[in-house]
Order: sequence, then structure tokens, then C-alpha cells
Amino acid sequence: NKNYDPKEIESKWQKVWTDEKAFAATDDYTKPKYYALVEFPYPSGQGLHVGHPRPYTALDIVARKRRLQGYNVLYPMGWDAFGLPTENYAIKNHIHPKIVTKNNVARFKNQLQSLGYSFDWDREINTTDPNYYHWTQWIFLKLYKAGLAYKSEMPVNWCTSCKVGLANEEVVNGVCERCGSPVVRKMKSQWMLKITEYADKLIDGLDSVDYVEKVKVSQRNWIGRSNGAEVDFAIAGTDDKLRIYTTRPDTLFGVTYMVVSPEHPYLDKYKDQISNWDEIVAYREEAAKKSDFERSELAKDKTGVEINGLKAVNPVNKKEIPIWVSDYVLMSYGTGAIMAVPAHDERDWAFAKKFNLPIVEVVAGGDVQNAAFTDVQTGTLVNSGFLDGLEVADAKKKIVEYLEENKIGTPKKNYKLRDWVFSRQRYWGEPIPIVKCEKCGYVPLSEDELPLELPDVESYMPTDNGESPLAAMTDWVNTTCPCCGGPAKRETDTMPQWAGSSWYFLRYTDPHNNDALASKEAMKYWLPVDWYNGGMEHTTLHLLYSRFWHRFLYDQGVVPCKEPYQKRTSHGMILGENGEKMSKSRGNVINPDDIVNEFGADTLRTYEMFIGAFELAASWSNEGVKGCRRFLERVWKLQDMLTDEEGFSKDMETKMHQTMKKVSSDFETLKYNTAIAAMMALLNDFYKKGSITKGELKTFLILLNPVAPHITEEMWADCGFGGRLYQQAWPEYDEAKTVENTVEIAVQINGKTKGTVSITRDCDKDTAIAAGKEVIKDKLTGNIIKEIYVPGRIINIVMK
Ligand code: ANZ
Ligand code: ZN
Repeated sequence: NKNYDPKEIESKWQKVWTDEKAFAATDDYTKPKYYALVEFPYPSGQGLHVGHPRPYTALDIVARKRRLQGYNVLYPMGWDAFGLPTENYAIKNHIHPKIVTKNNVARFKNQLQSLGYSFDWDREINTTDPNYYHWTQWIFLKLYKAGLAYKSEMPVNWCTSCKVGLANEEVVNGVCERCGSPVVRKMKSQWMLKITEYADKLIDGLDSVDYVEKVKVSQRNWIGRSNGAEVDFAIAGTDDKLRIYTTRPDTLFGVTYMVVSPEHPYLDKYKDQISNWDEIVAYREEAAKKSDFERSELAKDKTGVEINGLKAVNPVNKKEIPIWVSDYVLMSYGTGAIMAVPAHDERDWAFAKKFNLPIVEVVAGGDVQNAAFTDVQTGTLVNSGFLDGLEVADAKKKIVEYLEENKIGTPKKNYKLRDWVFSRQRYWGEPIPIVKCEKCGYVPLSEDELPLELPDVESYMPTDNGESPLAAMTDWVNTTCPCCGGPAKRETDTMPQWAGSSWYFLRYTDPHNNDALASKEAMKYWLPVDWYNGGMEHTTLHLLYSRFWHRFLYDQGVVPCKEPYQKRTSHGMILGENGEKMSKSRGNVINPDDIVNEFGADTLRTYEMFIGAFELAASWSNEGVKGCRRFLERVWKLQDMLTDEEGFSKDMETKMHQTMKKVSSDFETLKYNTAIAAMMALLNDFYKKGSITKGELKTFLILLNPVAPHITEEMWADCGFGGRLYQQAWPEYDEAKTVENTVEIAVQINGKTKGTVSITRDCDKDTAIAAGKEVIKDKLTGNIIKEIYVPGRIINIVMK
């Protein structure tokens, strides 16, 4: 027989599959459908990374299995191609970003095709294609008309190196997520999307979907809904009130001071009354230099200044308390002012210790002079007047009623989520379809003016003053107002990288539609996405944004379901052999092309699925790659042991059904590694036996096909099994046959075990007793008075 030559067979089958449109999703909406999705890549200049094939292979397995199960499967691929790295590369090398993108896409596509993925390439999309971003702009106009897109002068996170404003989600530990440079705050007029209006829907929607728990938890925390109350504290000697937000109104009797944020408007308002004004101003200037992130760090040394000349009055006990300014209170959350309860809040406690402020215990159970007691589940109120003796939960209810009755407070929900900064001062993004007219203000383009195409510019350099390179294109910028026909200017900021990916899964259902983002029928049939796999790092970015757009489009009657993705899973990273992240500087980068060239795509696919538990990070191992190649070599040689028998041989039957069952279920539950291990074990059994029936080989090839599609398709053809493997049916196992038919049971005399015997599970009494007696015949010396057989358990001979 010929040798295993992946180079030859892989390109051969890739061509056959393409020519036969083997993996095209059909528009036959009467068939059961399955929509499997992986996050489409950003086509960077580096080409495919070995991290990419891990999720792509995993869902390729699911997609291929579903096709064999008779589903009409949509498994699409495309390019998320707008963005900074392309623009930065274009600037450096003086090549138009369009050309850079085209080249990168071509390379990525080649690489993906060489891996034999069953993507439906007829549905390929590219976010930089005007026919695509036409609809990105269309959705923006919808948002604008619904009042969910607005322009606002606000401090933005400004990356000092990329020279671009960033969304909160893009700032990680105070630095730019992309380049690691420090992020400073800068005032800029920005387009904003009111994602906050969808906070409740985005949290509540999580109850109806099947996402891995850590994704749900992290979205809930990011949205950060908290239930509390706003309470008014009188400012002594005035009619004015200082309003605070608290999640612990039950601790009101424990308030020993108040804190306002350095940006709080009352500072300026009471300026003349404040005797240490200079000190306050100096403190405010220092605070302006810090990010919200630095300011809210728990461990940070607390700083602050007491406001001399202003006092607050606690509404429940009428005590006068001091008001401080401190940067640990943020103007962007709640009301920008707090009631401080040092006994039961950690930051207040640290602050009180530092400035020698009183600590008054109001919930029993801790040692509040030594640490804040923050438990909210247990604990009884003390030192709290009419709340004394109540449990925390009851005290909360009672105090809120009291506050409402006396008009000093109201229940209030708050969210950590902020509106989404939706403009970027860069070239390579979707133009925002809005003009600014001197008379009419902001005016949206009409829908038939879409797409508003990105014009060619001379230079893509961002400017230090924060203007997009488009601003220099006066011919493009100066236009007429769609409303009054007067002079107007186009918006020159572009949309952020996250725009195109916020709805791309809709476009795949009907990618060539010129009249709508997708037809209603196509969306009704294909949505929601049945299984979406993507990186954990996108949980509070892309995943949240796309759920927001989708829910908005649902409210607008555009899409048929509330949630876009029924199921969401996440893969772990692939690290270098040394267990560290792969990077050029560490010199541990593995290029998937090299692996494909040396070992074949099937080996790479098998290896990446075998490398370890799918959800955990795993280190690369060249030995592991070789091991997978050896496994496939041994699979190849099964042809040499093929017999003429059609079904399963008697002694392999149980093992076959067990493996069918295990592989079927492991493919559904992210346990690709143990599925492969089970197939390896089965292979060993064939080798031990030295033969394999046709029925066994067919089943084995179908089970392995989703992981290693080329070798299995080739063997199917070589063995003359008929048709293509990809057109076969997934094997159904028989539950009854997964259990071993022989059992070993104990043979006893008078209840004491004397030996064991192997019999079939359904063995009759006479046969069983005879076989049992045979084993212990030397010991059968007395008179047998009774013979007991409990099938599957024991044989007991009672003697005198
Ligand atoms: C009194 C209190 C007592 C508080 C106690 C907590 C524990 P979450 O759950 O994150 O919503 N807070 C309110 N506004 C703030 C701001 N602008 N900057 C910094 N901190 C602020 O947190 C709400 C709690 O954070 C509020 O409840 C308030 O402190 C503080 F035993 O009020 B609490
Ligand atoms: Zn106008």
C-alpha cells in the first residue's frame, strides 16, 4: 500500500470539497439548521497564529459532526479588517491600508484553507467592504434616530502612543490594551452610544442563554448593577442638601463623616465659605492627574483634605459630621459623594484610621477597631436606634421605608457600566454618516446616501491635536446639509474597531443582500447562533457590544430573537514550549505553516485538539505533534489489516459502541482531548487483534473525520466504501451494547467466597451454577442443600 503523504492528499481533498461545494449552507429552510460560529480574525500582518486553529478546529468538529447528523449547517468565516495595526503598518510602510488589508486577507485565507476547515467560503465577509459597512452605518443611523447615539464633550481615555481615544473596556490596568502605553484623560467631543440604557436587558438576558458561567459572571460584574438608596444629608446652616448613593442604608447610624469627590460641584458653590480653599484647589489638581482606576484601588494609600467651614447633618440622628474631599470617591459614579461608614466599609476604614476619624460599630459580629466588618449575610444591628436588633436584610427594608416616608431618600439602582465611546480619531474605520450644519446642528444622512465611502487620503498620520486624518480632506469634509441645503461639514471621526463585529453574525445569514442587512426569512431560519466560541478577552468588549446591538435591533423589529447567541464557550491560550506566552521577543513563536508543511494539517488539527482541556491554557510540545503524526500513520495502516466482514466482530462490539458513545458526547462538551484518547485506545485494540472489519473501519473513519478530515476521506475512497465520507451519516450507538456482556462473579460456599467465574450477563441459572461448581469442585465435599444464583452478582452453594 502507498505511504501516508499528507501533502498530496490534503490539497487534493481541499480542492474536491471546494469544487463540490461540500460545506455550503443551503437555503432549504425546511431542513433542521445548525449555526456554528467562531470569532472572525483580525487579519494582521503576522499571519495566522497557532492560537487561531484551536477554536476553529473545535467548532469545525461540531460543524462536521452536525452535517453528518443531517443538519443544514452554517459555519462561516470573514475578516474584521478595520483597525489600528493595519493603519499603523500603512503609515510606516507608505502603503494604502486597503492594500495592506487585501494582502493580509489573502494570506490568512490561504492559511485557513490549508487547514481544511469546512467554512462556507461563499459567505465570506469583510467589514471594510462598502457593501458591508453600508449596514454598519445603517445601524448607526437607527441608533441615532432612537436617541441612542449622541455627541458629548467628555474626558476620554487618550492613548499617548496610538493618539486615539479608547473605550473604558480598552483600558487595562491604566494602560492601552493594544500598545501598553499610559492612558491620560483628555477632553474631546465624542460620539457616544447609550449602552447604559440596555444595562438591565443585558443582565437579564443572560438568564435565557447557555454561556459558560465565568462569562456570565464577568458580564454581570462589568455591568455592575447594585441596589441601594440615595439619601439627602442637610448641609448645616443652609437649606441645601448633599445627596449620596449607598448600598448600605442600614448602616446610616454608623456614618461618622462624609466624602465628596474632588470634582464635586459643591466645592465651587461653597468656595467663599471654605476657609482652606487653597488646600482644596491644590488637592483637586493632584487628583486630576490620576485615572479612575488608580483612584479606586483598594490597596492605595488614602489621601484627602477636610473641608473647613462646611458640616453635614446625619438625617437619622441629627449629628453634625465633617465633610472631606478625597479622590477615592469618583464623580462618575452614583452622586459623586458618599456617607462614610468606617466600621463596615474597607476604604472608609482605611481612611478613618489614617485621619483619626471615629469608627462606630452598627452591625455586630466583627472587631471594627481592627478591621472593617463587611459581611452582609449575617449580623444584627446595634447602636442604631429603631433598627437595633434587626438583621441586615430587614434593617435595609425598614430604613428605606423610613427614608421614603420622611422624604430624605429613595431606593436607587446603580450601574458600573458607562456609555460606549464610539468615535476614533483615525482613518481606517467606517465613516460616521452624520454632517454638522451651521443651522440645523447634527443631521444624519438619508439611508439612500449609504454607504458613505471612506475617501482616499494623502496621509494617514493621526494628529497631535486629536483630529482624524480625514479632517484635512476639505473636499470631502465640506458638503451640503441634507436638511436645509446649506453648508455643512462631515463628521471626520470614524467608528471604533468594534463596530463591524457587533452585527457580523447577522450578515452571514444572507451576505449578498443589497436591500437589507439580511432578509427576514434568512434571519428567522438561522438565528440565533447555536454555538459561538471565542476568547475570554472579548467578554466585556465584543460579546457585550454585539449583544447590545442585537437587542436594540430586536426592539426595532429588525431581528427575530432577543439574544444573538444561544451558547457561548471559550478556549484557553496556546503557550510556548516554556509555558510562556508566544512572542517574537521570547523567540518561542510556532508558525502553523511550518507544522502543516512538515506534518500535515490533520496532524496540526489533531494535536491542537489533543493538547489539553479545551478551556485551559496549554503549552506547545513538538514531541506531542510527532505523537499525533504517529497516531495518524497507524490509522493509515489499518487498511493493511482490513477483512471482508461487514459488521462489527463479536469481540469488538462493546468497545465499538463505547467509543461511539464517548466520542459523540465528548465532541459536544469540549472534551476533544478525551475523545481523541478514546480513538487512540480503540486503534490499539485493532492492532492487538491484528485485523479490522469493514464495518469497524467505516465507523472509525467517520468518528475521526471531524478531527482529521483529509486522511479519513482519502482512506474512505481507497477502501472503496462508496460515495464521499462527508456525505455519510454519523454512527448511532446502541446503549445496551455499550455494557460489557460478560461479568465476573463470586462463587461462594455458605456465604464465603471461594473463587470467581466469568459468565455472560444474561446467563441462565443452570449454566451459571454448573460453571460455578466447576471452579470450586475440589471444595464441594459435603451435602448440597441449596443452590443460589443472583444474576450479575453471586453464586452461593449451601452445604451441610
Ligand atoms: C455606605 C456604605 C457602608 C457603603 C458600607 C458600603 C459599605 P457598589 O456596590 O460598587 O455600587 N460609593 C458610592 N458612590 C461612590 C463613588 N462615587 N465613589 C466611590 N465610592 C462610592 O458600591 C456602592 C458603595 O460604594 C456605596 O455604599 C458607597 O459606600 C460607595 F458598610 O455607602 B457605601
Ligand atoms: Zn442644515
